[in-house]
Amino acid sequence: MNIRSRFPVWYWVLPVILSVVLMAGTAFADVINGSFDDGGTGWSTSADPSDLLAVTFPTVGGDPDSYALLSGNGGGTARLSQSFLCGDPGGDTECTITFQYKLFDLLLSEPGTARIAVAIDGFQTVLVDHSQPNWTTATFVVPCGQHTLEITLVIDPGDNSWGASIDNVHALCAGTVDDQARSWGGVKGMYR
Ligand SMILES: [Ca+2]
Repeated sequence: MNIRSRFPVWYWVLPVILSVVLMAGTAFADVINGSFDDGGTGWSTSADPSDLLAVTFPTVGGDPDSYALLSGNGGGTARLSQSFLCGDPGGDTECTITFQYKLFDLLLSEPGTARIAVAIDGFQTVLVDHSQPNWTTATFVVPCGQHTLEITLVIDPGDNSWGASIDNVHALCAGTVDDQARSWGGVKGMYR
């Protein structure tokens, strides 16, 4: 028997539907404990010389409640710093870093001098070099990504007793980078 049977073969290719859910959300990581509600958690501190200057975290007197107090009774520096991720690096985005500060003379009988210096990734600028007793907001705009913020009270030598209060530190990535923010040449230019 010569049976010639042709069995058409149908290849049913079943469509495979791949549902790919991309978790492509922007990283909105913020500064850790920028309200200082958890004291010094997330922050690094230094004081030089340590017998004259200090960084403490009082629970009353901030805006509101807890805050960071950099203070000293003589020449030296007291520093508060944190490294954080402000969104994903690259792209047309900008990271806005803000915080509130005060700078006040604790020994008004002595006309000493002090200032608050701010450094972002090592680029330093003087934020304020005179008494600023009311809460004031500082704003810096840099490209998104990893950054290190350093806030330093610098007291000049002499009978100088100064304090700097810091509260509500935030870093948020959003928006579009303008030409000014792309330039690393001038941190001063980024201060608004
Ligand atoms: Ca607070």
